[in-house]
Amino acid sequence: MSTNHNVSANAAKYLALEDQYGAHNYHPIPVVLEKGEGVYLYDVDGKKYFDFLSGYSAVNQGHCHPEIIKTLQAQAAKLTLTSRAFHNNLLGEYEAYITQYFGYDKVLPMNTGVEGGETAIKLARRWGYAVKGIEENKAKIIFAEGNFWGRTLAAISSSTDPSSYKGFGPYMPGFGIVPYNDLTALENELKDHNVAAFMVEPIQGEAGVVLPDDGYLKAVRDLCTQYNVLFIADEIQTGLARTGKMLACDHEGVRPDILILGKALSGGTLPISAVLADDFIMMQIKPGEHGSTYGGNPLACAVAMKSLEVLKSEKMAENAEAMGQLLRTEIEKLNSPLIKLVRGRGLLNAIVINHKDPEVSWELCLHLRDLGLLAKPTHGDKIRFAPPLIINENQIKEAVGIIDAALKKLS
Ligand code: PXG
Repeated sequence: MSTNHNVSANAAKYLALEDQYGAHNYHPIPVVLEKGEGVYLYDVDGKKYFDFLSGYSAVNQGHCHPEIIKTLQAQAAKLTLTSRAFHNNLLGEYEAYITQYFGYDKVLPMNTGVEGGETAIKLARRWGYAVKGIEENKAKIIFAEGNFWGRTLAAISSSTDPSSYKGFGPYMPGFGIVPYNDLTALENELKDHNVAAFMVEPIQGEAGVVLPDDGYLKAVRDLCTQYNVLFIADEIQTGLARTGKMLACDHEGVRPDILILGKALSGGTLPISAVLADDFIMMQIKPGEHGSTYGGNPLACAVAMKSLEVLKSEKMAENAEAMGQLLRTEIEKLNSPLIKLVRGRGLLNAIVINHKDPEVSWELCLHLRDLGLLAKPTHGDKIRFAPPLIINENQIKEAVGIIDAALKKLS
């Protein structure tokens, strides 16, 4: 990777601190941010950037959305945490709000996305034993090749990316893998009575915005129903208006048995995740069998309700759909020999760089940074373009101008 950071002496101080005192478990673009507002980020020298990552889709509502921050501040001054040892006045209200919003009987509130995934898998295993009649300790969960759902031992045990799992074994048993977008392989696995669930991202985010064929999710739904297997949709990155609908599953009108949400559930302010399911699944979990100190805390409940409310009141799904189309069209119009293709849905997009050397994508992101747009490569040759969903037409055009200029610096 490039060592040419090209940052100010001021910014370099922050890089040096992280380098010395922090674990080296990330390789960030060298830029040090101190302020965010809407679609923009500002660095420690006051330079302004378009944010084309949105905290990996946590900041769908835009940075420091005024209403979310107002709610956060008001609730923080009143009550933040009770633990689930006691009731609080917002948990029930939030549970009613989010279950009605997405049309499920019940919700189980957690914090990070990966905890949401863990929770979904525990629910599916429990359902497998208690309802489907799988023999104890034999339950299997199937995942798609290229999946990404976090960094816990269970999450890396289902990963097919060596940089996630290598050197961290032994791995969680009871997991199977099928190629993404391959219905025949999936059906073969689902025939096994021990399979409790298939967990899948409707669009694979971290894999580089990989879209399945039209009809895939519908067919997944039908196969799961046919073989009495739960369909778990990991909508942590694709959900909450990012792809132009409230859920990516809505594009095919399918309803998963277990829905996992995270990231933008707080508009980028707190780790809030949620697992939604109907009673026949959720009621298999009894008191003391699952939970988390922070899950369902009143601060999170207030913030999540407001974060969901503004998605609808500001029509962010509709805007994501329109601006996503514009973004892809404008990028295609650049006709750059460096762009192999641009793909995505709504405002979850990626370009694939027409170059095998990952250094090229990295250099492009450094040029983008210098010109005022922040993005980061994934898997060497892909760069995600996923701005906050409040971006407007002029901003898209300005951003594409920056992308054009950065591409020209490389060719
Ligand atoms: N599911 C999906 C689809 C995700 O993209 C998670 C689950 C896990 O969420 P948490 O909140 O536990 O990180 C994700 C996370 C990173 C990183 O640097 C995370 C994601 C994508 C790219 C980078 O941790 N998505």
